[in-house]
Amino acid sequence: ANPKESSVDQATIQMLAKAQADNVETIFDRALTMKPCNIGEQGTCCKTCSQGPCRLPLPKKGIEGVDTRKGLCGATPETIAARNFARMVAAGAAAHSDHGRGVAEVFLAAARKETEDYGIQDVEKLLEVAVDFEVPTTVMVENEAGEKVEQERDIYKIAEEVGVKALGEWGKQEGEIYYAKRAPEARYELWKELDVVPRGIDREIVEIMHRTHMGVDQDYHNIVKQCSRAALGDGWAGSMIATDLQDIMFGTPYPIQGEINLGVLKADEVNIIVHGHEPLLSEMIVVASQDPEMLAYAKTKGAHGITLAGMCCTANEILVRHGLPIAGNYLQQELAIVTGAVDAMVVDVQCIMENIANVADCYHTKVITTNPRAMMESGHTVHIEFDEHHALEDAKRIVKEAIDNFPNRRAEPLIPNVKEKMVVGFSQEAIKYHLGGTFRGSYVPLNDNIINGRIRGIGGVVGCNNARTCHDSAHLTIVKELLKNDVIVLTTGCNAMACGKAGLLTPESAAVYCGPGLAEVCETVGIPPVLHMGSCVDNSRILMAATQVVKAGGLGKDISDLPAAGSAPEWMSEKAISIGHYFVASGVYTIFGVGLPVTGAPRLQKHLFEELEDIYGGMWDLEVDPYEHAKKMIAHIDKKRAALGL
Ligand code: BF8
Ligand code: SF4
Repeated sequence: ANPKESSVDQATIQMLAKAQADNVETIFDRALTMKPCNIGEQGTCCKTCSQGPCRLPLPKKGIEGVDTRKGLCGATPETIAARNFARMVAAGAAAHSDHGRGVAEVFLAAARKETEDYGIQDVEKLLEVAVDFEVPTTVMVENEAGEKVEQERDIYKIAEEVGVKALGEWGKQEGEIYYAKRAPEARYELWKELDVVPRGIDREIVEIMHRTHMGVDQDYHNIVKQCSRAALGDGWAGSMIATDLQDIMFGTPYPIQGEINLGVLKADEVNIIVHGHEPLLSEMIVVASQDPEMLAYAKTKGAHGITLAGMCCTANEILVRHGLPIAGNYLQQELAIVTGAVDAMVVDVQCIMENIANVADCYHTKVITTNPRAMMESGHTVHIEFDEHHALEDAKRIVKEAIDNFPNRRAEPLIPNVKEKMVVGFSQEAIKYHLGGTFRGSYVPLNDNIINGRIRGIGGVVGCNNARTCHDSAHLTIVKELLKNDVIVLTTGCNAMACGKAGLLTPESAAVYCGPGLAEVCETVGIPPVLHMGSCVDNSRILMAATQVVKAGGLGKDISDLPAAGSAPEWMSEKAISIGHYFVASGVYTIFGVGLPVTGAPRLQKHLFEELEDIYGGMWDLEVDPYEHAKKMIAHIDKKRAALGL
């Protein structure tokens, strides 16, 4: 692979060149030698039963007349592509929600004081969440004078009841998830009318798997409807509960400074990278790596200290809460090891490339797996299982393993001298506080700036990197185009990291990249024009921010009325499809780059791209060219402004 064509990020370009000089193969090389299957890419390869795979290529010149393509059983391209799409939603929702389940379990253990390592940090948020779960926060008691007075309940009692109800959301069979009512009333009523309010998180995922089994649901409209129910169960329950309970246990993010890119690694220190998604693990490694005993131990091995940096969404989690540095986003995971400076890469679940074990074999890096759900075959990795009942102890073992590996470095590390400063940690609570003025947090001032036109609209730009496109390039072009047109950007996941590396997460960048209106707002308030809201489960924060904007008034009654648009320019994971679909079902115009596996099924594509707008007010779209992509978002924002009479 040509490093300069593979990425726009200087650290990545340098390390890719080093990988080639060191004879180490990376994903960038394989992306050139292995091309995707064009039928699979269009979504029309069915391997649902063993009579297939049935492959339905589009006729070369497009479809004239009736589309007669079908699989052995008669499945149309629409059925096949809808089933494949639905299974991506199921897998994505499962990944986020299983993460959330783990958080809920630990939360309950913490509430019951079964573990000393986790506790309650954000009481205010606990009390808010308790209201949503219909857990009373006060009791009536009789005072000495025999009068009934209201008294606050013990917070651990409240937490226990919240934990039980939260965990119950996974196995619920009937009724509705509690958080559905958090949405604007009009949205909740619409979901009820359409019969897509999730009953329970797991149930909707299982139902997708059933309905997409051979010979079950054969109406793509109906399959897409179940996608909505399962995806909403992700966005408004699995992911949202993960975010909330993490905030209660580890603290709700507020603006904090951080640093990003491979230049955060230090040649003379023990470098540990935590890579993956679950803060249950990384939070403990943060504590362990700062332990004076560990530091002293590192010094006995000749190191000057311990640097802990994150990669992928776990990085976002520890960044937004502690300001700890980020080594890079998804496509940089192999390249971090190529520096020769990483003494341990600690992984849990999701977005971990199998190839990091092969790259680690070429250097001294120890890959440490920690989660029983995610093991690696290679004999060169170490497994240290992480258990919440002795979390800190496990974390210390992991840190010690890294320190012990420090003397094994094979050559002088080569760390690119590339890093950027950034301001991050814009939870919906923080946005409210910062934009709301001195006395009382509120979204009204934000709405006022949208109404008076200083801010044209809101863009949510999120999602992965994808080795099929130039690393970070589309992310940055789209975000910059939006800023130029006075669209404020909310970001999470690997897009947030791309923006951080490019210097877009600083208040100073407003003057450089924004149109005059947005620049003025950002400069007055002192915020960056791109607000980093966290990891991918924290896309739930974007749903809540949108809800708060609706509730602040003046911009319609529903999320679908807002001058807003969502985008995932370089998506690759199934989680992105689940996220995309819950945004659509929540009323947001959502556009993806790279490609969508529905293009081989024209009627399904029309349903997703056009007909869903009449049903949900939000719909899917696809645009590979980043400039056109941004234009389409802005056009949608303008359409909504016009509808509001702005
Ligand atoms: O959950 S953005 S590549 S790291 S899937 Fe993965 Fe995609 Fe990055 Fe986080 Ni999200
Ligand atoms: Fe082919 Fe139908 Fe089986 Fe799919 S379910 S592999 S289309 S026979």
